[in-house]
Amino acid sequence: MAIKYDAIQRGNISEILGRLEKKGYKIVGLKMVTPTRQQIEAHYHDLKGRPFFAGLVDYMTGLPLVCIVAEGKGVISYSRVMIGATNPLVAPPGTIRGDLSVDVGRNSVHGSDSVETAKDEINLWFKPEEVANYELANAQWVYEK
Ligand code: DAT
Ligand code: MG
Repeated sequence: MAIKYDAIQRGNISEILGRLEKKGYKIVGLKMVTPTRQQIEAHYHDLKGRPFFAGLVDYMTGLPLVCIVAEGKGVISYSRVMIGATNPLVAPPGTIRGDLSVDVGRNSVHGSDSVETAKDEINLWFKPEEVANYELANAQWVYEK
């Protein structure tokens, strides 16, 4: 997941990280980066050709982004549920976008949409040594086994 600049400006870094933590997901990678145009184009390569692509790349280039790697059962599919629809006005209350955003171009977060894209995005934004390997002390109270 990544916290976009609009959510950073609105003071929602802790809110968004807190939702992942409270759910029971483990944060194993976390950093603020200021992406180049090339990095944003690579990140959104599947959207090249869409009418909003240029505006999206312009918006995100050169503005800080909080990049997150989270681990846990179902994290990729369920984090998308936690995020809500791309258009925040369609995302239900209780979701990140439903609660924190109004406009599609200021929708607070990015979320990987499959195992494959998550792997690609982690490789794009993190070096291997920037992803931590540790156990949460409360894991037995999150998972039955
Ligand atoms: P998501 O971020 O929900 O995975 P996406 O991958 O289709 O959605 O698009 C990436 C981002 O591009 C999205 O978070 C905001 C922007 N975007 C998508 N559709 C848009 C549209 N119709 N108009 C403006 N921006 C859009
Ligand atoms: Mg997407």
